[in-house]
Amino acid sequence: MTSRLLTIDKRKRAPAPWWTRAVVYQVYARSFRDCDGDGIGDLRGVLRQVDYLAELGVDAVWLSPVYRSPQDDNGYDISDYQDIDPLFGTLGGLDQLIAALHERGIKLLMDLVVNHTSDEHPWFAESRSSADNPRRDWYWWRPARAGMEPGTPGAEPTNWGSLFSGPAWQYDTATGEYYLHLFSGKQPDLNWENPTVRRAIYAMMRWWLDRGVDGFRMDVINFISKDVRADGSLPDGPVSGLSGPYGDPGKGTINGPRVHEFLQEMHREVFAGRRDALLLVGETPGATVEDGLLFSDPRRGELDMVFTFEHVSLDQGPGGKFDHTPLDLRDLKATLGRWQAGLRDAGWNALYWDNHDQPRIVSRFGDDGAWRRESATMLATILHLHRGTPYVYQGEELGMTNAHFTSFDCYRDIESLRHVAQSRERGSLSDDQILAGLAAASRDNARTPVQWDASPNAGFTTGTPWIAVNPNYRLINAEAERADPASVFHYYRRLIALRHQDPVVQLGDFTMLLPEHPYVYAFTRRLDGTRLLVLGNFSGSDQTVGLAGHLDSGAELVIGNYPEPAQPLDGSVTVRPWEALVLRVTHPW
Ligand code: TEU
Repeated sequence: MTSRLLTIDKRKRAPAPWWTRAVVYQVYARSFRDCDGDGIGDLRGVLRQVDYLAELGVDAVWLSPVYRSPQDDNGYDISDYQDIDPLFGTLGGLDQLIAALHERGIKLLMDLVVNHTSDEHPWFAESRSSADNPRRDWYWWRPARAGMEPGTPGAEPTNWGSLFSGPAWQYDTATGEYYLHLFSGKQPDLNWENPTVRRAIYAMMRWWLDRGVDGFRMDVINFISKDVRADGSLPDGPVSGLSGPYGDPGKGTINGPRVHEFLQEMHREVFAGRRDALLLVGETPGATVEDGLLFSDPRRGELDMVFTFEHVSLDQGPGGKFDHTPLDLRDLKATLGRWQAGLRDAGWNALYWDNHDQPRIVSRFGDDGAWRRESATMLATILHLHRGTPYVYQGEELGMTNAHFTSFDCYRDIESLRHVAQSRERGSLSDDQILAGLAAASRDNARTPVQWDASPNAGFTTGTPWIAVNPNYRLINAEAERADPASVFHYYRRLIALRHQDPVVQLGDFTMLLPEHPYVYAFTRRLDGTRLLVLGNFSGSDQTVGLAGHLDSGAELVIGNYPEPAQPLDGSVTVRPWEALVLRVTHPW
């Protein structure tokens, strides 16, 4: 008890970092807004919308990769870290965007993809050119498995499967060896064991900070250390049947033995002395709460916060990502509650429902039909009232829905297309089953163009969009929502303003209530003598919950998504379909 009080006291004394009061907005430029009519969003399109972002009230923008890239994985395959792809614009255009955002008090975070490069990066071109090239060791080159004929099935150096289907090793005839690619064959993994590689990456990062960017979102940053043995070999992974004949690369590649050492070195080399105003957020699939704490404890000098994947994996069946199964709300509460508790005294949570890899939350955990507005705003309330920094993915603030594509030719995403090819090859699923899996989980659900207005192509482009616009744009679009005070957009504005203003939202302790209730998400946040009670109904019917002791009379409404909020009565409250409610109770504890 004593040590707990001391921790709280310390937290009060030290000024909390700016990002405890902040909300970050993710821009996936390709789908944001197109200004040159080629059907692909661009930097001028982002520049055109800076006042929209200021109106929403966000504090920082995370820009998905706009670097030079062959676009095999929509820019997560970078061939030049220090230039902009002509698809999106120019370096000068990025400078203009940074200046326009800064004028409005909005920071810009670049996406940092340094687990791998494109195979068209000059580093890789050199590396693959000969076995004795000085850059050979910049990537993971390995000979065929002992006793096997190079290039034949099963001869790969380890049994690892790629996250995008098929083997994680590509045979290269030029030198008769294989290179490692945890993602596509056009995304070779960099060898972080080599200090020259690390120095080159740190120099590139300093160059961006000198240019005026305010931090980085670090792509799969916990994949950078591989579990390499002294003799240079890498371990096979367990075969589960999920990935066909391939083994799970996780144990040998995720949260590897040197990951914390590398991040601490990066901090010293890149951020030391200028870190306070920056934001460093790591994407860490497969990280546990314990890992999350190590990455984000400020005393360790690594990252400010990490994106966990546990809560976005709860609706996956035994068949993996495309084997969709309905969410059990109790699992979501247990998972998010565990992260809140684990990072209570040190570390910090990055809070998100949506990003460019995830299906849209209103279609996933809400009801994108009759209760779209209510469920989108309820989900937003629950997320934004947790302790951590909320991230809003473009279109989430409009309550944009999944794509609801019904044919294979609508899909563009490499992960989805590879999954289709692999499933058909194995013949284990019918086309209808494959389509159902994609409809629920494909990354393309998040990648349909942002719906700006009711004009053709939702005002996204005057050309032909690279991926179909969701036909519901005539009803769901920014222009209509900005004009409607009861819209999802205006509700997000209120939630963002609330985080800016309310110290309890920023720093209050988190306590989960009703962990076993199957439909109601309930928790409190508490700071000094003030407590917030947060309730969300994850169902389309009324739910009555008893909360004696938490529903003192005199509770004041902070925010709610029904015009007339539910009224507590005798220690209980009935919340209506998808209703969200935040009450403030001030008490002299
Ligand atoms: O994603 C990493 C990742 O592991 C997954 O979220 C991935 O998107 C996939 O859905 C796994 O099933 C990051 C980026 O966010 C993603 O867009 C890139 O494709 C990937 O890394 C490679 O850079």
